[in-house]
Amino acid sequence: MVRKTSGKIVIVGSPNVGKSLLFNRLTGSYVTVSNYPGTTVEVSRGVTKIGDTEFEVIDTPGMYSLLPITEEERVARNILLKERPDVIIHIIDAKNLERMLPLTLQLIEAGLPIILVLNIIDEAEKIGMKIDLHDLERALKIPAVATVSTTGRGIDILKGRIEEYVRAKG
Ligand SMILES: Nc1nc2c(ncn2[C@@H]2O[C@H](COP(=O)(O)OP(=O)(O)OP(=O)(O)O)[C@@H](O)[C@H]2O)c(=O)[nH]1
Ligand SMILES: [Mg+2]
Repeated sequence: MVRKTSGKIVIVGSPNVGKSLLFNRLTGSYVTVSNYPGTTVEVSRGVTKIGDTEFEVIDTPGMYSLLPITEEERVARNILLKERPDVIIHIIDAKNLERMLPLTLQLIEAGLPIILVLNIIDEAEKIGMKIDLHDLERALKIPAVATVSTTGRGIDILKGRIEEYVRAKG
């Protein structure tokens, strides 16, 4: 079944940070999995409704950098640059914030529409990390949201930020 969507959200991030769990939290049924054209890399596409807007959501293979080395990274980069998403969710492991921010900066420098998601915030808190989201937002000049994809914590806040972001872009 073809469903009409009026926006597109792409989820990117390093391997094993919770991209697919976040994808599953946002989308429900209507998920399709297919090989990215010309490759053996699988890409999942689903649909989510935020406010009055239906978005196509795309889960990408893990990437460390916008300069691709692996086929997976090349696919993730192509999706970012060719599919013209309205919102790109850069999801990171909050425990490894400093190691993960360089890709955020690359994405911002490339002029892409980024919302930063600090996932696995439960484990970050457990080891005593305190992350000031407002400071981070001010420094990076992009929205930042903390989530726990395994439980769903923060997902409604993320949806609200996506709605605001798209509305502000007009
Ligand atoms: N504690 C905790 N674990 C999480 C959270 N999000 C994801 N995980 C765990 O992290 C692992 C990876 O989750 P995935 O959703 O498969 O991550 P991914 O980014 O899609 O991984 P790749 O597709 O292999 O790059 C799983 O074991 C999850 O249970 C979270 O918020 N908190
Ligand atoms: Mg995955």
